[in-house]
Amino acid sequence: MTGSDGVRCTLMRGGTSKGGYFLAEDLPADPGARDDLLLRIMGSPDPRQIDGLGGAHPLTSKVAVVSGSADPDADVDYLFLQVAVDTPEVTDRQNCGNILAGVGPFAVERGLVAAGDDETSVRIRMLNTGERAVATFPTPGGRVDPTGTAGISGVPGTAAPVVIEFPQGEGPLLPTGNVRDTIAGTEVTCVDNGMPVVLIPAAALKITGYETPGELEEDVRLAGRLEEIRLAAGHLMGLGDVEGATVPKPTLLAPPRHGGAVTTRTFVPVRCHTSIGVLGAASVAAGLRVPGGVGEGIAQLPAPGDRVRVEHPTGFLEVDVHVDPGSTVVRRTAVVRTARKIFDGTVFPRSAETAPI
Ligand code: NQM
Repeated sequence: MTGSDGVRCTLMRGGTSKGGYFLAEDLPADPGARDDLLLRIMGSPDPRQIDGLGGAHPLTSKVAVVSGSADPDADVDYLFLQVAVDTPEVTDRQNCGNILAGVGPFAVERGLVAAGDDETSVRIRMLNTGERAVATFPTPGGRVDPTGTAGISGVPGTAAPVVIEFPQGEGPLLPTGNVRDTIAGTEVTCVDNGMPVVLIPAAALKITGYETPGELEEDVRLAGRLEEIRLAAGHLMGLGDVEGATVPKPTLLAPPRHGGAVTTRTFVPVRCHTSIGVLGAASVAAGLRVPGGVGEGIAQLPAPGDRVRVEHPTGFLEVDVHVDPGSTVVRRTAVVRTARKIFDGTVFPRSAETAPI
């Protein structure tokens, strides 16, 4: 493909992330060729992504690849790809629940799923993890209507709600088999309710947990400690060598300050999240519900059955998580997000012949 060949693309905000949504049939089937093309579309590697669609932050350098599903229990397949900003890397090693919020509306608009008269539910198989989600959103008159009254922290204004439900996952909630592990001298809880996360009391790393993402990103000592813990946690969680990988996500915990259950600062994993990932929050909420984790004594949990409000740098994310009492079995997880189509058209990748500067 040359620089003059365009590719059909829909740019969408999904939750607090933004990315390019593609039909799988519009991208090369070969993963190497696909990733090379996506790097040139997003403008990577370049810290400013000046020559592509990317927004110079991991949260705005994302891609959804969507197709009809061959699985009778799913309507569509969704593959999430994280396109690195300043390195020439594309990874499918993590899922993304924010970009997931746009998959249902995209599937309707691109003709993969027929819209219902009032609302539409799309059954999504998430290829990164093999897990499932059902997204339900309004389709008045059989059309996607992104306008509505649902607000989510980190996004100005309101929009139509996209309710996302995750059935019981198949993998273990505590991938190390322990409710607490001591890693590099720090007690942590490793948890995976859709996203591998390492829960770390902020105080154990000698910070308050209320710092801004910018302040935390400037803390070189903290970055070193987090990476040391993350690399060791990767092995313990069965993820193997996670050097250069985007999982697991270290999440710092501190007591809530705004009526929620806990304050969080999540690293993705180098930049500090300006809010929190959807599945990351699902993992935090489930991890807090398991007795004996490092969140005990920090979090203020609501009654069983009530939503867990996870505070983050720009507000909160509420997670409806049902963990069987006294166990590590998560029966169901649900969140409300919003999503919006920003443009639909033809994107022109940087030419393959142009070497990145
Ligand atoms: O955890 C960022 C995001 C995410 C992932 C990240 C996400 C999730 O906010 O489900 O949404 O953790 O890299 O988009």
